[in-house]
Amino acid sequence: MDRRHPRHGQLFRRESTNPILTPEDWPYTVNAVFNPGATLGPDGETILLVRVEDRSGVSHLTVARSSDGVTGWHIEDHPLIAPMRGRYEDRWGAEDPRITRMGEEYFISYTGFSPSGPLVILARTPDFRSYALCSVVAPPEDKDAGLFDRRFGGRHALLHRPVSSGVHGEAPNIWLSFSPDLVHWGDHRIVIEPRRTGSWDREKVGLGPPPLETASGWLVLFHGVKATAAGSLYRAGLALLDLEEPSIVLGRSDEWVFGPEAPYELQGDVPGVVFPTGWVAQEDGRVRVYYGAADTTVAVAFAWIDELVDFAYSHCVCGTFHPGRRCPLGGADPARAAEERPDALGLRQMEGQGTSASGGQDPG
Ligand code: BMA
Repeated sequence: MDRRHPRHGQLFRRESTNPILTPEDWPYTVNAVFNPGATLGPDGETILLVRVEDRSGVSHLTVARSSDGVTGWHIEDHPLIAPMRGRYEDRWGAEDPRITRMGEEYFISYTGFSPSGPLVILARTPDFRSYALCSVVAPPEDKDAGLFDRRFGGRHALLHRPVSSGVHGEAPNIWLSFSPDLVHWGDHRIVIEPRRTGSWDREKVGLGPPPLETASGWLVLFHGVKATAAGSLYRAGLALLDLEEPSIVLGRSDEWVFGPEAPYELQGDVPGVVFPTGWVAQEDGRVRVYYGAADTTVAVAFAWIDELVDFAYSHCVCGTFHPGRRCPLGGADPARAAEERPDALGLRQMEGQGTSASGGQDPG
C-alpha cells in the first residue's frame, strides 16, 4: 500500500460572485437564506428551493429561478412550503430540502421540525407552484434525506440520517431504506458511519444532495462534522455506491473535499459551515453544487464529475489504492473494521504484503 499521492488541487471551484443569494436579495424580510434543494425545470432553467429563516427563527421553503443557475434570480414573494395551522410534522419549521426529479414529477425530501424533533417529510410537485405530501418517512429524529431517481427491483430508495437516543454512545449513521410506494419504508441498512478517530467526519455524517448516477456508481457528497474549541466545523466528503446495490460502498474519501474557507463561509449565523444540499449535472461534465454558507447565504461551486469519482476511489478511507474497484472495507472506518470485520482487515494486510490492489481478488 502506498498512501502517498500527488498533491491534489481543489476539486471544487467557487463561483467568483458568491454568495449568489443573500437575505438582502429577498422580496420580503428574512434573517437567512441557505441549504437549497436544486434541480432543472422542464425548459432547462435552474430551480432552487431555498430554506428561508424568518426573523421569528422559523424556516420555510421558497422557490428561486435562474436561466444560468448563477445570476438573474427570480425569487417568489411567498413560500412554497411553510408550517401551517393544524400540521404537526413541520410546525416549528421546514428545513434543508433535497430535490429528485423522476419523470415529469419532482420529489422534495425536507426536514420537518416537529415538536417531537426533526423528521423527514416527502412531498411531490409537478411545477413548484403547488405540492402534495407523500409521507413522513419515520418518527423523529431523522434528517438529511435524498431520494434516488430510479428504482431498484421496483422499489424506491432513500438515503437519510436517523438519530438514535445517543445513550449507546454511537454517532448517527447514514441509512438506506426502500419503499414500494413512497409511503411505507423498510429494509433499512447502514451505508455510511461516522469514523471513530479524530477525523473530520467524527461527530456526525449526513447526506448532501441526492445521489448522482455516474457510469462508475452513485456519487454521494455527504457532510461530516468535527467538534472544535471554536464550534462545529461542517465539511463535505465523497462516497461512491454500487449502481445496482446502493448499500455497497465502492469508495469513501478519507479527506474532506470541500470545507469552509471563504469569508462568507466563515462569517454568519453559524460560522465554519458549508452545507451542500443541491447539485445539477451540466452537459460539459461538471456539476454545480449549491450549498448553504454559514447558515446565512446560498453559494455555488463547480467540480468535474469524473474527478470526484476518481477521488472517492483513490483517496479511500481503507488506505488502499483501488481505482475502479470496490473498497475492501466497504467504506468503513478501519478502526471500526479492526473490531467488527477483522476478515476484511486481513484482506487489506494481504494487499500490503504484495497482492496488488488492481490484481488482487475482488473481495466481493
Ligand atoms: C445541521 C442542520 C443544518 C445546518 C447545520 C449547521 O444540523 O441543522 O440545517 O445548516 O446543522 O448549522
